[in-house]
Amino acid sequence: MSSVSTVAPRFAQRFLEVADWLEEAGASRYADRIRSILADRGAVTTYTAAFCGLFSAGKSSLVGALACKRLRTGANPTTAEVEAVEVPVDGGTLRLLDTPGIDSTDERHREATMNALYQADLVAIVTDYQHVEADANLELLQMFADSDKPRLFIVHQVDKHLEAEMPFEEFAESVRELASDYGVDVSRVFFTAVKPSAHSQLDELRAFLVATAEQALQTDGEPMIRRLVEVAREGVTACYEPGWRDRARAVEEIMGRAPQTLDEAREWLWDARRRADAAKQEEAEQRQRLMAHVTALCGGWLRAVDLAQIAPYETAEKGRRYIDSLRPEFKVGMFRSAKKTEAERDARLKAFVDDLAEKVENFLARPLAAQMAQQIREVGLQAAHEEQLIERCQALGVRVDAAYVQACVKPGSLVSAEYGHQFVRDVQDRVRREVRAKVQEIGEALVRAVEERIRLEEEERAPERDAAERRCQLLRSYVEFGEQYESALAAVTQGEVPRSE
Ligand SMILES: Nc1nc2c(ncn2[C@@H]2O[C@H](COP(=O)(O)OP(=O)(O)OP(=O)(O)O)[C@@H](O)[C@H]2O)c(=O)[nH]1
Ligand SMILES: [Mg+2]
Repeated sequence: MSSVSTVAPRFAQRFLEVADWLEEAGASRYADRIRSILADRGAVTTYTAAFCGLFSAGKSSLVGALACKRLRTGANPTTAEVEAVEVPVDGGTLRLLDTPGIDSTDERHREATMNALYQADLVAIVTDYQHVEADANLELLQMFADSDKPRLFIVHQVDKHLEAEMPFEEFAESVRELASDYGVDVSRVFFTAVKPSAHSQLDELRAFLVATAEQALQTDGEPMIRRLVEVAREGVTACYEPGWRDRARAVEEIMGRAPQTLDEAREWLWDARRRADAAKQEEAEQRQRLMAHVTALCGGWLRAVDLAQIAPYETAEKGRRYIDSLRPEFKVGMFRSAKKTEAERDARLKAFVDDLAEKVENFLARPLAAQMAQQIREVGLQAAHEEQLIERCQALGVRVDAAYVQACVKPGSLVSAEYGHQFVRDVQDRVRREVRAKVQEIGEALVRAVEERIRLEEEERAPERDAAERRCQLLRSYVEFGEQYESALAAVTQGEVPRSE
């Protein structure tokens, strides 16, 4: 016997923690399977082949014949529990597991058989000569098709073959074809009988099993580790599969189909995130652009107020003449009569007021109101808001009359010869200040109206935005869960407990 390394058992012990994790995750069946592999003291030096099939296929007779022992056999369902017989081989033991027929009506038999199959290094599917294509046999063939567990397909009781009905080779060929349809290599198809038969390969089967066991046992406990890994992965799958399917369905509902790979889901998520972000950014930019535009409009209007020519030279001159007429030394007429002087003052006031009023109307109020109305229309607001604002533009002017102008006179300054210029500037400043205030108010109202418009538009787009967010959320959940699933599989393959997220 070759010596057995101590590395494998130590590595195998790690699966105790994996079993605890599976237990906690609700997959206690797999936890139990791991524990029972580990509880088996001889596991490292044992290679296990499980024989399964319909009842009365001849499993017990076959296993007995292979091990040169007698097992209980019979025409009715006979084997009720998994039974092991051991054959010493180079490097350890070949353990043959005889299992209850899988068509047994007792659910516990079936469970025992399934556990044996999961824990075995090799599964031998045994069928009797007459039931090769029974559904249950095909199901068994299918069961481990995706795993790398070696499978044998054994047609037993071939002593029942009648050469007169069909040449044996023809029959054998059809069996091999069936097996290879299920991915079983033709070198792993055997024909056996415990009764004398020229077609029986009982000795070849025994030799194959012994050789396979010996080879596996040379590999440092690898068969047991492989069994542990396999059971642990099955357990992880059992834990994650339902949640995984739910998430796939949720994604399918919004995307039309489920992603084929995790990478595809990652791409979908990336794309959905990019679109959602782009839409959000576009919205923010649009908002910014609109607000900047409105600010620029208001700035332009205020500049127009400042620059409007409301007191050109001749108008200003009239203002100065009016101021001159207010000075105490001002007298007119041959007799410098108070009446005439007064009349001249009134005339000069009227000349200035009329001219200024006309200039304010023609060079400031009217053109600015028209420009503002036009630009407000171009912004595109709700009709009611637009109308209100335009009405306010139309009332932009100030009523320039005698009292308005007189209120600007500072009597104490009349002594200064230069006061006329200052007075005209003061009147203009008053007009500009008052128009500016109105423009500013309209500008503020415009900002509010634009904000309202943006709010409404964003509200309209809300369902679209929510749908995009939901898409991202479902895809993220799918991807994250898939990554956890993948990393849990990878962890148990290394004998490590999956990290809990
Ligand atoms: N002709 C023939 N009969 C066999 C052969 N092997 C077994 N039998 C008979 O087939 C019947 C069933 O055999 P078992 O070995 O008990 O079958 P099993 O698959 O273990 O059945 P269960 O334990 O009930 O699932 C018995 O009557 C056996 O004598 C064989 O190679 N040729
Ligand atoms: Mg039996």
